[in-house]
Amino acid sequence: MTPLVMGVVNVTPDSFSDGGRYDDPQRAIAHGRRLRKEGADILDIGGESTRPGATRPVVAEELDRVLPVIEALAADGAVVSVDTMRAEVAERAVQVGASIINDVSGGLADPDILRVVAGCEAHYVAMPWRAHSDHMQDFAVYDGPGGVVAAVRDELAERIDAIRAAGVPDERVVLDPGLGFAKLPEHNWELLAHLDVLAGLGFPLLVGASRKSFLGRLLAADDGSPRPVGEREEAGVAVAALLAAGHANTPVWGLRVHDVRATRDALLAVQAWTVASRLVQGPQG
Ligand code: PMM
Repeated sequence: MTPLVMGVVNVTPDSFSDGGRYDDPQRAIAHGRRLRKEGADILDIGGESTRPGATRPVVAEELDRVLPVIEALAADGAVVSVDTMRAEVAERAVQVGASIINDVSGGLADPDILRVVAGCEAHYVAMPWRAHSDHMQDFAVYDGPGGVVAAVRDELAERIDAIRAAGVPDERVVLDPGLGFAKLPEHNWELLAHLDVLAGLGFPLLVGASRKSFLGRLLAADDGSPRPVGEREEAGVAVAALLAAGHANTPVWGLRVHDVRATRDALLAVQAWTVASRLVQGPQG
């Protein structure tokens, strides 16, 4: 199963990966169209930066950023996801064409968002969440039994209970390990290596590794300074390819990426290799 490619459109002045590049709606729409041409299956539109240390926009500002972009891209026929933690933004986004609500707080930042999800037909991406971005890294501590993997599994299981209690059917739910959110670099690698444990919860998985700071650390210069955000593409694509090739011992439903063309190319290579392996095995059984 080839994962779906979710292309990121951050309509923000300050996202760590592309902050300020697409912060006016027209530029964001053009970017979304480009990502779609490059092969994105889903466009994820966000108006709030969640980079470590970021401060939150007010609701009106978030709405002004995302609604025109969602409306235009959905009108093109794109499958649109809204990256928001706010019930009001989710509700308005669905009204103008979003069919996925991507909530990095899994319903914790604004519990009313689960009522919105229950009351519409959108899919819901839920992540484990410990705190808003301005202080989430203070919570990057996983010293219980089973470490980060068990903690993330248990936090996701709690989110599932809340999602079910709100009346959202399981078929509409996707889980995300939340790479980079209240995580140190080693936590992200451990989660990637043990995604099968999270898959054991019985839901499709979305993974967002693209351009994240753990890749910047991996590629750090000799003086320890992290590789700049725009120069992490190959490492992100390698992670995407390994996931698509089954290196995490579980299929992955989707990959949330900035570099759509390169990811799509890698997925095609993985797919061709997988098909060829089956052909060779075929006649001998
Ligand atoms: N990462 C970011 C924002 N939204 N949503 C999901 N589901 N998964 C992620 O990993 C995720 C997300 C932050 O990164 P960005 O600045 O690249 O958007």
